[in-house]
Amino acid sequence: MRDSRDETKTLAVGLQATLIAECSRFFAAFVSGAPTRREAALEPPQLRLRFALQFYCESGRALTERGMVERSNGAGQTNSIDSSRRLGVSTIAAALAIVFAAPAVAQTVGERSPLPVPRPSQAIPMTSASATPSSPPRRATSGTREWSGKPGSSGHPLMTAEAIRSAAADFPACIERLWPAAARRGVSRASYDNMTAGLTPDLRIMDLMDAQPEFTKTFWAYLDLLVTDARIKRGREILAQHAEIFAAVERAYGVDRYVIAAIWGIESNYSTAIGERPVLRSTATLACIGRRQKYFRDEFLAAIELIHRGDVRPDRLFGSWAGAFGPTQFMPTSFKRYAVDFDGDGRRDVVDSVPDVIASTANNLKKDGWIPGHTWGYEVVLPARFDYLLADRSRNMTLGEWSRLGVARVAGRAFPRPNDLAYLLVPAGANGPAFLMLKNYRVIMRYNPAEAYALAIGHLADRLRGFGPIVQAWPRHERALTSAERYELQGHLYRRGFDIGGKPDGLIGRRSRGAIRRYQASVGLVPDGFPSGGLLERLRAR
Ligand SMILES: [Ca+2]
Repeated sequence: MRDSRDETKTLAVGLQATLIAECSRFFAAFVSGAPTRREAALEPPQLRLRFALQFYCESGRALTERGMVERSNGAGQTNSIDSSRRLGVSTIAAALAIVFAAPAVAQTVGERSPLPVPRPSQAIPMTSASATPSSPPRRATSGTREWSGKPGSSGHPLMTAEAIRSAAADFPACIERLWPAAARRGVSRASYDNMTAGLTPDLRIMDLMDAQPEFTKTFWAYLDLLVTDARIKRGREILAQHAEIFAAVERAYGVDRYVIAAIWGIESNYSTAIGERPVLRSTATLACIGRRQKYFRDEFLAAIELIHRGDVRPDRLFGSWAGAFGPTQFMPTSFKRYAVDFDGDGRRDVVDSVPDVIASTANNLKKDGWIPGHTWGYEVVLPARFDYLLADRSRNMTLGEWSRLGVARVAGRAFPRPNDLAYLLVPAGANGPAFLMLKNYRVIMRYNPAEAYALAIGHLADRLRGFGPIVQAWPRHERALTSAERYELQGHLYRRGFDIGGKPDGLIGRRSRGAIRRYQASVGLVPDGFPSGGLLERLRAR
């Protein structure tokens, strides 16, 4: 598809829609209370893409507005923000994303934590022994709701009702077309037939792929939701229960136990919300139907491979609609890349073996560049009359340089390593907390690309370690703007001649935030780029 100009254009439009939808989906996951998942590691090109995408979803309010996506990848064929690494479309995807996603940004979700609804009642107790399933297999249905029969809101040509019906009718043939690729991975015909016998598409996933919530949450609302006293308490219990395993994993991988426990807590609420859809069925559906087939072909084949190899029991392979499974929500391809057999039973069981779960998650962070012994970042206090234009993800300076600008840790202590590079995150504008983010924060972002989730992971890790809450208050009087209000805000800026990166689209991305900053500066406000209700009212009044 990438060879033809028209098709590329179509893809670009589809990608843009996807990015928007992905961001929204991410929020939807939040709204539903579901944890997200991280993404598989990205190569540098993907990383750039992700950062471009994240401009929108990540930073502060943007998060609020649009959503963060999970690690899913892009859309349709180009999309694979994350998968692109394997698909080799990173360059084109990155170019398209940077052009089209400037306003949007998202990282996409999907992969690790789509919209599974947490089911506390289905908690899966984990044992510290190796593979010892302690809970009954999950039911093999994928929810009670059927596909709405409606086209996806992304507007992607593969998401029309006709396209979905047509692809669904072709599903058995599609599965058969994937057989040669499975064979190349060493899967036997008998095994493939056995795994795919009776497989039917789960079309409800098409609705979930394009779900777009009207209302979103603020950054602090997500932190309130994800870092609770109960989650801190449970995390400490898990750390105590599996102390020896965590210690062994720290020695082997150099990755902090509190961060791993926090990922476990954020991604699946300590295994109580790992999703209820059979991974094979979900990935097969997505590999054959909808706008992300190319990306999910690889996920489906990786799932086939892992079942064929016997790493995880097929009757335990349940996950989110996008196929992320297990306590720390591995996608099949990230399983393939990072999973390790830490208990030595010959299987990489990231579902039922606690040692394998902990070590595989650590291995993922290690391969993504985790620096042993370092933290992820610091909450900081900014001086009066601070230049908020410095609060930009692309603006890395050493901690020493930040200190010289008057940026100080809330606790008043010095930065232990003044030469470490950090960027400044001010997620709720000048009236909220500020953070200096180090390399390990970017590593967490590779696991879960949504800034609010990544901060939740870092903060939960700190709480598990015994540190206190975030010191500075969030501007709780602020609320997330609705979709209509975001359009309106952009419209006011657009009509005043501020460059919002195109026409209003309801998505407050990097360009929109830049426009907000320029407007704020032009009227003597602090240029923090935060799209508050007060700002909207001011624009309305003039
Ligand atoms: Ca094992």
